Amino acid sequence: MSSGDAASVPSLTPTPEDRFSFGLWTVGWRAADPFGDPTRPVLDPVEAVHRLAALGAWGVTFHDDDLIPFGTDEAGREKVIARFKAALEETGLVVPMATTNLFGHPVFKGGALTNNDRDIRRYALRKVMRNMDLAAELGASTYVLWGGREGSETDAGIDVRAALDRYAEGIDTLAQYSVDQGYGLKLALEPKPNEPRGDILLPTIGHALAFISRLDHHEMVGVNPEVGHEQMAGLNYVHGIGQALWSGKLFHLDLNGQRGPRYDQDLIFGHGDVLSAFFTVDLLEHGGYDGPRHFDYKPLRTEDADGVWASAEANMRSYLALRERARAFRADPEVQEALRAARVDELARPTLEPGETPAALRADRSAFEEFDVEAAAARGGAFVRLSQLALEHLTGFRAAGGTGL
Ligand SMILES: [Mn+2]
Repeated sequence: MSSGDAASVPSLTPTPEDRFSFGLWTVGWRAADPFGDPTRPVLDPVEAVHRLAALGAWGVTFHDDDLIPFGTDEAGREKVIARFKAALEETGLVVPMATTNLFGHPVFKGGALTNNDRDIRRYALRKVMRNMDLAAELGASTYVLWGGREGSETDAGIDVRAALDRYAEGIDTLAQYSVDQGYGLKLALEPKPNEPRGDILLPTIGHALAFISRLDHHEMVGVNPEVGHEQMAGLNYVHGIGQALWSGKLFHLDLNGQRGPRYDQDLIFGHGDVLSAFFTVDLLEHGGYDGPRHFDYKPLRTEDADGVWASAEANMRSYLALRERARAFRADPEVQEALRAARVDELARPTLEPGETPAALRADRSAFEEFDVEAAAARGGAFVRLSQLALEHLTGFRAAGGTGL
């Protein structure tokens, strides 16, 4: 592509076919932080639906309390839901996912599904069920559980094994509820290492996957990994979602930006580790993920309403820009040649021959006794060229045809 050829410049205008979705709590964040008051007024969820639809989004998601303020009476609740439904019908926006606020009210300060207090655990389950009813009514297919308060500040106050027993009991109870009600809702657990608790249970994708494998209803429980949550723990998000895909458990995801291990920044997607964002999009687009591209970010506290909508649009434009760059990377003959030179394709070939037994490998002299270990050790990996080609595509200095600008 030449920079002067406008026709070949891909559009960064999102459409519903791109399947972009946003939490009500993202654009609706009033920007209170632990040190300061809100900088923005309350945003009506109905306005959020209209603005998101106008920007080209496909879906909207919510915690129960984002839509219906905690403590609203039944008549008020019905009114809010009716207005929200009308906005969805007017705009065509869908609700692919919903979740529960089990962290805001002081009753959950010691946890929800794993609170030491049994009556609080029972209340938490009822709060989730109530919003699962609404999620199913609105056509959602995924129900996310982020256990932000499931954890501790002191190891003296928590029996981790008992907490995991209760966590598993809670998730299995909710899965059974989805089955009994015929809701078809799959559950997706969202890992996070810390914040707001000092340490949170199921801190990473790996912990969550191991936990899920122990559930009675493991088949209907997956993960909802967030970019920033893995990066807060110094982990590689691309590897994490790669393992979730490999496990058949990437039910949903939260895209945003983060700059290394620090507090949860919830930056716009691509505004943190942009190389990781490039490889995230590359994996999602070429690795068989067909779920929503959901953004869980916070508009910067410095911004007014215009900045909020600019930031919502920025998430989608970042994704589309990276998607175009990832496609160009994959289509470049020089990249394909570099991938072969790095023997990336060879990893797809099983290490043993079809039907080869451990004993046959044990007897294969070419694999060990006659193997030229020094020659193999001397082979170069050829990863630098590949990595640089990725960077040159990411920065727009190479086109799909493989030529530099
Ligand atoms: Mn976050």
